[in-house]
Amino acid sequence: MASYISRRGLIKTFGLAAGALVLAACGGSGASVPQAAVAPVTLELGSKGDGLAFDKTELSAAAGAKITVKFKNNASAASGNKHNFVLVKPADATAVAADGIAAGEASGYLKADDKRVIAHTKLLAAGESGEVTFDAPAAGAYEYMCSFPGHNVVMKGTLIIK
Ligand SMILES: [Cu+2]
Repeated sequence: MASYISRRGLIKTFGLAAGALVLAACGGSGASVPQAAVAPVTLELGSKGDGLAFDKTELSAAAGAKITVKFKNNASAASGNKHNFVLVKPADATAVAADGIAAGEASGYLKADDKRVIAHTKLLAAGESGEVTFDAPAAGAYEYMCSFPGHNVVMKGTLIIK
């Protein structure tokens, strides 16, 4: 009887392992590409000169990609405009910006450890560059914006994850 239970246990364990292998194989050939197969991507972005705008209003990347956003604040020293790159779900943008204003400049106009923020650079002075690397979120349309007070209303764009 004991050996019968032992054999059943062995067979069951083997069955689970085989099932896991089948699942992994399905993931490789299905619509959702496994993360290791997606090439990392670097997206270059700047402010539009001294304007309160990004020089690109749409960026795209593949789901599962490791994304690096390189953001250059192209504002002149005379304008002194400060900017950041903040990636959020469109529905969170207004609230994230409002909480950022409350947090103040010392916090880069972002609430500390704001879980709604998918990725962000630090607040960049005129002429300064910054970058951030993050895993692409699920497929969909996301908003990138500058959370400097008042900028988010006009300084924004869409990141499409395909
Ligand atoms: Cu700005």
